[in-house]
Parts: sequence; structure tokens; C-alpha cells
Amino acid sequence: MSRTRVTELGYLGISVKDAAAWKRYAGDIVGMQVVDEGESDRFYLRMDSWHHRITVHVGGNDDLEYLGWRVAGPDELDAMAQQLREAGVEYRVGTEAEARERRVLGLLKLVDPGGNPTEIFYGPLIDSARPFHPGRPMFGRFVTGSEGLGHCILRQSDDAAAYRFYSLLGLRGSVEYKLALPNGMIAQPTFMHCNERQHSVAFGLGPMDKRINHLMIEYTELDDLGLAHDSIRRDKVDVALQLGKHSNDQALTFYCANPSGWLWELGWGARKAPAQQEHYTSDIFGHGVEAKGYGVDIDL
Ligand code: MBD
Ligand code: FE
Repeated sequence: MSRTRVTELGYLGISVKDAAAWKRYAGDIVGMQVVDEGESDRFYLRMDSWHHRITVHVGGNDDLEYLGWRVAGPDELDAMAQQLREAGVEYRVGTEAEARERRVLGLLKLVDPGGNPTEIFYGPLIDSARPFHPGRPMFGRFVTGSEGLGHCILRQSDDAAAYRFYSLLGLRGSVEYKLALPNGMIAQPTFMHCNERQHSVAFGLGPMDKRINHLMIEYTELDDLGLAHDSIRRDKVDVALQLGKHSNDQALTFYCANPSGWLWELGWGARKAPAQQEHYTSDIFGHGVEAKGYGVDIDL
């Protein structure tokens, strides 16, 4: 039987201490729709017609709380559960209440080899009668659809184990860079995809304080990246990597600190995932290190 594959990085849960700062950052600067449904412990960030793409849990560790990987439907969820069982990966089936909380029809809960809480779900709630309304004027939209919400760099202690786990979920990829580090070591980050987005998850950039180093989101219009960049500069938000173009996805991006002290990589113009793997020893241009200590002090 052929392997069942996840189709996209569908949602994230994050925990934050400063809700007001996060609403300003995600809404006014980045352009997401901030949705507050009157729950005291959380609010939502919308990027498209989905009920939400990010649940912001108020309190906690200022870190990633969970990632949600989508499968097509209930049969695929069952097949995925069987795949996990046969590989000896522990999981549990989410309850009705847990599915309702995530606004999905069904889900599995497990943990990746790096300890990152992971969910596999189907049937997200699409708020089709509520048009996406950006948090600030936008020329275009966020790139989502079949490409999911973006990509994440996650903490892993064993890259080979992480590769096996995400392969089991159906992602494909490989080491895509060999980067000389100042300490003489060579970083060999792995990038993996499950749809046309060049990568949905990556790991292997070195030790990390948090579960997540960055979330990358992509604009359809270059001018929206420009507006975000202007706002970040105006507000003197830390920029860890200046504007530049990656060799693998060829997106124009920059990395700015969010109010929880990890990074959002804002980008535009990524190319699609290749059919065959490549690797690089540098980026195309830019991505100079500016604010240090955000886990990307690397000469790309
Ligand atoms: C990326 O998206 C990235 O974050 C790094 C560090 C390298 C290549 C592509
Ligand atoms: Fe990235």
C-alpha cells in the first residue's frame, strides 16, 4: 500500500505573555486578521478563509505549543494512524472536545523526536461567509491554499530521527546547505516539503533555546513585504537577518523578532519545491546578520 502523506502545515498554536504586543505585531505590522472570540485565554490569527491559522494562547512559555499537519480526510487519518502504529510511533486519537477546540473534524496527537507537540488533522473549519480582512491594508494576500500557512524551523536533537519521523508523515527532502560555521564546524540543515511550498519544516541549524526558531510566511505581493519592512524599521524591532534571497526557495525574506523573542521570517517570491534535491554553500545575496542571539548568526 502506498504511503499516506500529510498535505500541508495547516495550523500552529503558540503561547505568548504579551497579548497586546502580539495583536499589534501580527495585525498592524504583518497584516494578519486578529480574531478575538471573547475567550480570556486565547485569540486567533487568520491568514485566509480558514477560521484561523494560528491560535495564540495567552500565558505560557512564549514558544511553540503545537503544530497541525493536515491530511485529506477521515480515511487518510486512519491510514496515517496505522502507519504510525506499524512504525512504533506513539500517538493518541484526539477526543471530540479536542477536535472542536481546534476547529477540525478529527485529529491525532503525538510528539516529534525533538519533543515538539504534533497534531495530524483533517477537516478544518472554513469560515466561508466571513471574508479574510487583513489587520492592515494589504496589496495582496498571504500565500496559503495548497501550500499551507508557511514553514517552521524546529528544534531537534537527532536530525536523523527527525528525518525519519517527518518522512513517515510523508514529507520529503534532504540536507540542502553545507555552511561553514565560525567554530570550524559545518552546519547541514535539512529541509522537507509536502506540497509545492519549497519547505514546510526544517531543522539542523544548531542548538535552540525554544522549540521554534522561526515561522516563515509569504506575501503574494512584494509591496506587502515592503510595508512590513518599513513598519519593523520604524518601530526598531530587532532584525536578525537583513533582506536577502535564499538559494533553496529563492524567496526574498528578512527575519524580525516577534514579541515572544523568536523570529518571523517574512517573505515574497518563493519558487516551488523541486522534484530532485539540490544543495548549496551560500545564499544568493543578503541575509546579513544584524541582531545577534536569535539562533541564525550564520554566514549564509
Ligand atoms: C530558509 O527558509 C531558512 O530559514 C534558512 C536558514 C535557509 C534557507 C531557507
Ligand atoms: Fe526559513
